[in-house]
Amino acid sequence: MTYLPLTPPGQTPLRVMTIAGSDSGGGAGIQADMRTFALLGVHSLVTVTAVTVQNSLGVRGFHEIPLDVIAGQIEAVASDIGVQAAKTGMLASSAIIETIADTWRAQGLAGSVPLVVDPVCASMHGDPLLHPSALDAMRTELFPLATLVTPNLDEVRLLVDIDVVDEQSQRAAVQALHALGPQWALVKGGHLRSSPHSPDLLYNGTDFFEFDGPRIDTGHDHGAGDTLAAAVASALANGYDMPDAVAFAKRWVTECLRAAYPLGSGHGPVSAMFRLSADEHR
Ligand code: PXL
Repeated sequence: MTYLPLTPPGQTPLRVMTIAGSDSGGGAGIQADMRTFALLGVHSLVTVTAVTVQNSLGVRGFHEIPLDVIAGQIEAVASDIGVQAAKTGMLASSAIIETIADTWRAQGLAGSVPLVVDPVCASMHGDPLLHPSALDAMRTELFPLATLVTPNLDEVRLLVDIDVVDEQSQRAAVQALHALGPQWALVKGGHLRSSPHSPDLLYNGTDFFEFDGPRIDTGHDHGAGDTLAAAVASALANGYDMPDAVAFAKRWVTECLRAAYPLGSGHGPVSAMFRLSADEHR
């Protein structure tokens, strides 16, 4: 596959921000985002929202970062380093969501910097990463600021109460998500277990775009959603239009799924590090 353009050594690369939680197991969250950013050649900016305590077997708990520290991280880097795109992941609470939305607007980033919102609600083990009372803030505060929202099918059910089981319900879901205010909505079909494919559907209020890819059935797909959203943000920072950015990110996450590895005694992570071995064997 072709990757994103690289910046020559010594020159400042494009900067992409992750606003997300830390995964002590290193598979998902900020750690997954930073791996994808680095291996796609963009500089990682980091706003930590929460620190999770987890391993391959599940999330034992998490600590939320104080709101002024969350706002401060965004302000500090936006006012100095500059940011060409961002993505959100685990946001934990409605207060954190409101803080991020307020800061995003106050810094003049709304409407000028692409923002990919991955509405993370739970870990793959079903452990909660977003308080149920925060769904409303996600819908009303953050979605209207989003360039793209990227829920999986469980998140679609929580956000718009639609059970995606086929093409028709996937269309209804992507339209309902778009009606909440983002410029684009993507419904990922990766959890449509009945399909041999992983069909994703993108919508901007006018046109539908379908992205098909092989279903990679690995027991190790921790961090797949984070990796997709991070790759979309990286492509948008590079000036890709949305359908091209999503097509690129889908190819990227498919390769990361092929390279996923076992870790601990539970679920292992997808791996952006395939890019290193691909280069070595070229
Ligand atoms: O993959 C979703 C996700 C995002 N962020 C953090 C996580 C997880 C899943 O476990 O732990 C911090």
